[in-house]
Amino acid sequence: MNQLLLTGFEPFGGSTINPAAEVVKRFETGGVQAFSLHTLILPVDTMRAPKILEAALLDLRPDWCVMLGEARGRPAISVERVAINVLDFQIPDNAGQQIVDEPVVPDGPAAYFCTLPVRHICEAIREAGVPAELSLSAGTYLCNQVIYVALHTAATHKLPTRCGFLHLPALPEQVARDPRRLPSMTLDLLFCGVEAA
Ligand code: PCA
Repeated sequence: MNQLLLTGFEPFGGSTINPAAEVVKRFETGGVQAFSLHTLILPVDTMRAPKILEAALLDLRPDWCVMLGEARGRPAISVERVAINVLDFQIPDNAGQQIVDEPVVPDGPAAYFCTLPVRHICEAIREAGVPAELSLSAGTYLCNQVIYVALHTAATHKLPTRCGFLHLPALPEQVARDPRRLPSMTLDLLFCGVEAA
């Protein structure tokens, strides 16, 4: 059976919940048809997250690595196309580190393309009735960092793993009182979209 590593992130930026972790928890109880599923909730910690992810990839050598994160303010599930070799944090990570203009991997390539079939995945999510879009930037925070690390690890260790990332809109309860009128998606809808992906 195909091995699938599915990752999410713990809450960050003052939130007490992260849609990515909630979706991963749902898969933990239900599994995914046709895949042997392994899950990880990564810390929003620029020092620890890459080490945990790299260790899991080297240990499992999965066929697929699908990573999830929250992108507050985005109205659709974003299928990321690239990861860039830049860390430039608008807010500190959960360990209090705020990195400005540093590489993810010194001397690493400027960018990696995600190795999932991103257009097919985007179509599959839409087919399930869930808004989805292709995205050219995962930002310069932890999500971009872990995509870069996963792709770099797969490339340098010649792993069979195809890696990619889905950015999820906020949950309704996260933005219910936000005066900026931010978009959101219910956990049911997010789960349905990720399952289709
Ligand atoms: N989203 C952040 C990091 C963790 C998460 O869920 C990001 O987009 O970088």
